[in-house]
Amino acid sequence: MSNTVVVGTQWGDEGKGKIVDLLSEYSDYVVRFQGGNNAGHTMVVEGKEIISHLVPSGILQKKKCFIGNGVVVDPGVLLGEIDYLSSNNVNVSPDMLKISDRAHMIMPYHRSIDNAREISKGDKKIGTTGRGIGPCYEDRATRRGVRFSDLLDFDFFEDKVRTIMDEKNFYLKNYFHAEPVEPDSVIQEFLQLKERIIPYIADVSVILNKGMDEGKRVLFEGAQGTHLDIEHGTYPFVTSSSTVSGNAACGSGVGPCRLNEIIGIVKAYTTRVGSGPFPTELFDDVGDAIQKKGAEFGATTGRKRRCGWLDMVILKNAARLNSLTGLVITKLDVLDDLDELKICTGYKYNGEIMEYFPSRINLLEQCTPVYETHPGWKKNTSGLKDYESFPENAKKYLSRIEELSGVPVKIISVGPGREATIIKE
Ligand code: 2SA
Ligand code: GDP
Ligand code: MG
Repeated sequence: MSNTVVVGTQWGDEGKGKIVDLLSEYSDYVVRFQGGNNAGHTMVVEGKEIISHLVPSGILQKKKCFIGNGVVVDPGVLLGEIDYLSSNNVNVSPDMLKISDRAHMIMPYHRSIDNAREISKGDKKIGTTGRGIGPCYEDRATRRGVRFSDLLDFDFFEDKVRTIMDEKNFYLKNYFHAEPVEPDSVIQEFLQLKERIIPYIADVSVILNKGMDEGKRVLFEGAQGTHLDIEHGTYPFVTSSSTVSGNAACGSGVGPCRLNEIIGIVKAYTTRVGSGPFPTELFDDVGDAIQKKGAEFGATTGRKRRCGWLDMVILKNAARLNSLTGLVITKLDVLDDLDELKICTGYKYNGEIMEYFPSRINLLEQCTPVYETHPGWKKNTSGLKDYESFPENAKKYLSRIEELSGVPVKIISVGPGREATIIKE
């Protein structure tokens, strides 16, 4: 395996954390390139569950981990996560983790604005994770962001933050009628945490490129999913970063020719957390059964995830947008008990079948999915160790995914644990 990117193909929570943990064994470095602590990546090793939000999922395999320039980082949350991992005997010392000096910091006022804005939207809210992600990316784009490198000159940092906060507090008070954030407390908070954070700050782009020149293999860990991408997703019901594979390069400071394999993680059905269109969503007992068996709750907020059938329109879209070279199908075991399964092969709109994923969400909301029905396999797959012993109907389901997407299935996951994984090719 050379340099590999792992991305979610749906609306996130496809099981990227589990697969990145697994693939880390064959990598030297593991890098996050977008998103922030809105992500929740679950790894289960020897029965023990670890959820990471910022630290790349390669940390359990003792690989050098990096937080790239494209990630937005809440420094307090990061330190909390380092403590949580350390208390679970995971080494997250500055030898093991580096944060890009160019990454932006999520500030307390970003969280306040995120939450105030959601409240003001009422039932039209996006359903954000409330972690301040959008407002932080917003400030990055309008050149008012605070970067890790700013912490290296605290007088400069203080001056900058106080100036920005005048405007933020004006907005919070007068537009949202929300509590302003006390500038002195923000300065104090950062004065305290900077001592612990500074040893982690580095020029990640330089380290990664030098490592690759020496033959080190890098694994790029995507967060959220293709259809939450700020440009290609179900806008405006998306996150605020680019979640597609192309951003692995930009968000970590390497050139695109360095990326060799692009692996798309596909949950064997579909889930979504937060608001927004979801054509194959189920509102019946089958949906409830999948939600329960799949334990579909947000790994960051604990929110119940919406569940539905596998949607090949979105998977084909993901194949195109990411240049997928291989698929990993996760949570196949969750479908073990179903009598029959449906796969959405197209959307019907105004009597016509749409070939491409539409950009207009009001149009998407009016689409009806076109389904083909497959018989279930009604056998427990969770203990299986090789592809040959899979039930025939499960094999057919997987082949159909390959056929419709045009991308080969390389790995199948049949349980949350590292061991519940079958390498197909
Ligand atoms: P935000 O907070 O601004 O990024 O929210 C914008 C939309 O992006 C969705 N989003 C996610 N969707 C799935 N999983 C995510 N991570 C957590 C998990 C989610 C959780 O691992 O389960 O715990 O709720 C994630 N992060 C952002 C979000 O729901 C909004 O629709
Ligand atoms: P991520 O955001 O893509 O890393 O995914 P999450 O960790 O948010 O959600 C995936 C959930 O499914 C976690 O609870 C995993 O432990 C679990 N999981 C991953 N793969 C499998 C699988 O093959 N079978 C089952 N039953 N659970 C899985
Ligand atoms: Mg998740």
